[in-house]
Amino acid sequence: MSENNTPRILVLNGPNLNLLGTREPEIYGHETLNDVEELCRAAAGTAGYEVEFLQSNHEGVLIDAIHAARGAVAGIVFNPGAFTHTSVALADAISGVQLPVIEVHISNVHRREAFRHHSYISPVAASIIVGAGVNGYVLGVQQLIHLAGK
Ligand code: CA2
Repeated sequence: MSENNTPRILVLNGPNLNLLGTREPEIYGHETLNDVEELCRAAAGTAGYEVEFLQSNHEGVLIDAIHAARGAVAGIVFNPGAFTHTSVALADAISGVQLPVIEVHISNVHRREAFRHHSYISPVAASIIVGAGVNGYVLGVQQLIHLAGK
């Protein structure tokens, strides 16, 4: 809960997602990360939730954000970027805070290179959304709010 008692969710983005909309539009589309933030705020606002939005290229910053989310938000919508395929530390952080995490990937990682098929995050995620473009974040916000209502 925030100070004003409005329930909050954290939307967290990993490395290189700050470049969204500037390159590789055939894979990631034309929307920028600012567009994603607006979409998430609108989707959350409809259900009376506020959004905390953070992107970092640094694994430790993402871990600190997950730790800080404990007790502060209802859950996390998380696109871990390439750390998805490498980071035991992020998976451990998620296990440690016991918050529902919705893993989001803009692209369909299963149609891409084999190294993108494995996720360290999926076993500790409540739900997984892949290949829905940036609408995946909206679906993630909606799913998190759905889970929080139970
Ligand atoms: O599909 C996704 O959302 C990914 O998490 C994106 C990661 C990739 O490593 C994962 O396998 C799948 C890459 C994010 C990089 O984003 C860029 C966006 C525009 C231009 C360059 C990079």
